[in-house]
Amino acid sequence: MTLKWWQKAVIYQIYPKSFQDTNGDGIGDLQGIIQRLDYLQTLGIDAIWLSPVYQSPQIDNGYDISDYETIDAQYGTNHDMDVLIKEAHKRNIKIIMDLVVNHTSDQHPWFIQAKKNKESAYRDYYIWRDQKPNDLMSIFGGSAWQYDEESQQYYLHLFAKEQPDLNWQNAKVRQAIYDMMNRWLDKGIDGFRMDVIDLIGKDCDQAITANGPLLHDYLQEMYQKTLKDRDVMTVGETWGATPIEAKKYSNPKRKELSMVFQFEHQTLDQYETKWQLKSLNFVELKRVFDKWQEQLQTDGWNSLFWNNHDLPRVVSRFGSEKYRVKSAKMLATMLHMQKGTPYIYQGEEIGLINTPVKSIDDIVDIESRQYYQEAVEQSIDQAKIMRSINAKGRDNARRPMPWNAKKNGGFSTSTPWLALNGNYRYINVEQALADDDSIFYHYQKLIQLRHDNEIVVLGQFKDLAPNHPSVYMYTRTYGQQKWLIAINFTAKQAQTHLDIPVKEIILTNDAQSNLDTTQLNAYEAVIYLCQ
Ligand code: TEU
Ligand code: CA
Repeated sequence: MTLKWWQKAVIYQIYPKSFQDTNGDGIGDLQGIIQRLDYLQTLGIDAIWLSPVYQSPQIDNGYDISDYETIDAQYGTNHDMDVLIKEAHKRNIKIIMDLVVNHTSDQHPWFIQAKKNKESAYRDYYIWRDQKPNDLMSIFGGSAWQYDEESQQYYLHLFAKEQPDLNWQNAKVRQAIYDMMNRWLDKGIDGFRMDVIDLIGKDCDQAITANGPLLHDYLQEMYQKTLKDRDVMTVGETWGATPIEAKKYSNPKRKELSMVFQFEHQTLDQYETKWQLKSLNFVELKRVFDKWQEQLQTDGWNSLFWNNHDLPRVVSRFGSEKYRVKSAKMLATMLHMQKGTPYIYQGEEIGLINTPVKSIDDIVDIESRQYYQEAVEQSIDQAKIMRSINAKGRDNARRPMPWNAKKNGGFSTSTPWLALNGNYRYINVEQALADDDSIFYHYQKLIQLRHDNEIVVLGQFKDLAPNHPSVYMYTRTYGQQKWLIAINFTAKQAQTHLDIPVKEIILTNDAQSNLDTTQLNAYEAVIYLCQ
């Protein structure tokens, strides 16, 4: 079986605004990414997923695009983008761009035309109705239908009102998107991460948004018009995907996408919405991981991630800030030894943690701010609102990258657009690179293990103790070889009751690890070669 490059790859997500500023305006830029390519090469990653760098009014940090083919001036120029592609390729690093085509910015010329003139050919690029057909809600809060005084019609926006939804039922819209994708692919990029792609097949009159009736037809058409005959990868963001849905997207026979991000494990510490905090049930977490490992064993492909620009830092969320280094390595081991393509979100490789704030005035994210408004209107207790925002808000992931202990963590020479976590003086890249035992080098080793061992890429997965309350013990088997991954998810010593014959430790996060698999120390994570 010949593998695709992305089946063996580890991908690193960059949030450009917060990665590295080079011109002193407090905002990360493309030149900053170019400067840090050597760092990423040292880590060993195969590809960068770049969050949006296209021209945008930045209502939703670039997920509101006003020109798909021009780099936003705050990030640099189209020439800088060409240089980034070239310099990355020189280092064997591929570039995956974000594709945000469920909606545009309200400042996109298509929408400006559409809004101005009901007769314009662009009117039907968006979704207009005389009456609100239903109570569809925007994901950021409030009604998804926005009234336009001038034309006395409503338009649909599943996110902010400045992010009107495109009308995918219009063949001209689809063709314009495919043409734009082809122009980027022709420039040499290596694929796309597709923002909320599960929404494009919507039937908004029936209030169907995700997994709409036309979704897979569109993706197959997109494949034929853009991806076919190119050695690129695509990953769809699909919040509600089940394994059956995920196979529809990622079964190569169907010619749609390479893989999807599914978020089932990301919703286990909440009730109905992400703001309604619930404590994590570890057995349930394993059940979800196991389900995806087992059901995507064939005819589809998994992606593996703890973090992205929308999610809180995983050490704070599922690990322990007190045992920061050890728990970060444990979480990394648990994820990277599974089958699928792992994603690392910037700063995860040095174990960044959340940054709680006291007041809503210190929060910039549109989603958190809209939630705050609504929660206040519902008379939810202030302290409780801030607890939710501090635990789940998107600013946590978006704080600038701490490169060293100097002013602003070496991110910028002037005040950053969003403050760094104050701990940058001791949690930063320079410190991590200087310490042989750092989280950084643990990630480096995990990536190397995947590159060097087909068992990590292809090995059959089996959970040996699905009901154990604190331990995850799973094996990967490939031909004659078997690896055991033994994880203690908690701060307490654990008995496993599983005496597995092992002959060698491949990697551990604990100097005390030994060949006895019946006991694990706090947050211990060991990869064993079995006899
Ligand atoms: O996210 C989709 C999405 O549904 C998120 O808004 C999610 O519900 C929330 O942030 C969970 O924390 C994508 C992008 O990743 C996000 O940054 C954008 O804001 C959104 O689409 C709109 O483009
Ligand atoms: Ca800058």
